[in-house]
Amino acid sequence: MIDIYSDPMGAAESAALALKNMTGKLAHDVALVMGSGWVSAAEALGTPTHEFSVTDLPGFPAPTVAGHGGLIRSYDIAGSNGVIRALVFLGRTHLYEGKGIEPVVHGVRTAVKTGCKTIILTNACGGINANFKVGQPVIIKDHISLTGVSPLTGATFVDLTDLYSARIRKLIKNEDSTLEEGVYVHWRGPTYETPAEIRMMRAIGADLVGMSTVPEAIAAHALGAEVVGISLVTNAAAGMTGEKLNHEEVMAAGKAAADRMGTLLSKLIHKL
Ligand code: 8IG
Repeated sequence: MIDIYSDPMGAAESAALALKNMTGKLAHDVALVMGSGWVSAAEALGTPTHEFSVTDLPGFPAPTVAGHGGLIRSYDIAGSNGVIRALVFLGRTHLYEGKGIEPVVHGVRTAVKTGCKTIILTNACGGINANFKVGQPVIIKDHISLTGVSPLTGATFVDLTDLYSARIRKLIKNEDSTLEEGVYVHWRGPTYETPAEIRMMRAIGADLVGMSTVPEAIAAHALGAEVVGISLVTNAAAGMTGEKLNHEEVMAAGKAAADRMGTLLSKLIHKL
């Protein structure tokens, strides 16, 4: 079997080329990755010009998680300075699927290779900060990686001081001043945390915890894209309420917040 990830950038370039051929668009401007519960928020972007399965492009494994669609859509969104070409990933690959780190970041690399200067990463997460309520969107201001896995290799030392673009975070807050910011912890999963692990995370400065976003943010930033992350709190983290955690409440919270999230994303795309 040929390992297409033996040359990850070449794999992303191949997928970007396939995307150009399939959409007839020489480039896209912005990419959005829609996490669990965010798929219906994509409705706010209008009608896509194209939609296909991720598996129609080289390098994307078939999706395995309920609520992670495994679809790619291309949109032409009317903006004041012309058409904004948006690429939307409905679903993503996670580290806990056990396919390694390369497929996790293949989508954002493909997006950057097809011209995207901005990558908008969304996710559903657990709330560690007791002020954050279920159904509340939180802008990611920084992260802590507890997986020990980087999408980068080699002696290229990448600065992450402004990984989550301060410029775009300000744009979002101008749009909705009630939005809060938080520090997101990346946890491999597929187990949720123990209550003791949540207490540890709180002690080291975490507000949110989830199983995505961080590798994609790093990979996109390393390629020069501007990155923004928005988490939807869909459950209180383990041990905070006495309730057990389940995937169904995540999907329900996502559906309930979809309109607000969709409007937010749509406005943001116009302001970039
Ligand atoms: I949604 O409580 C969602 N994803 N690690 N912990 C972790 N990931 C999550 C959680 C959570 N909720």
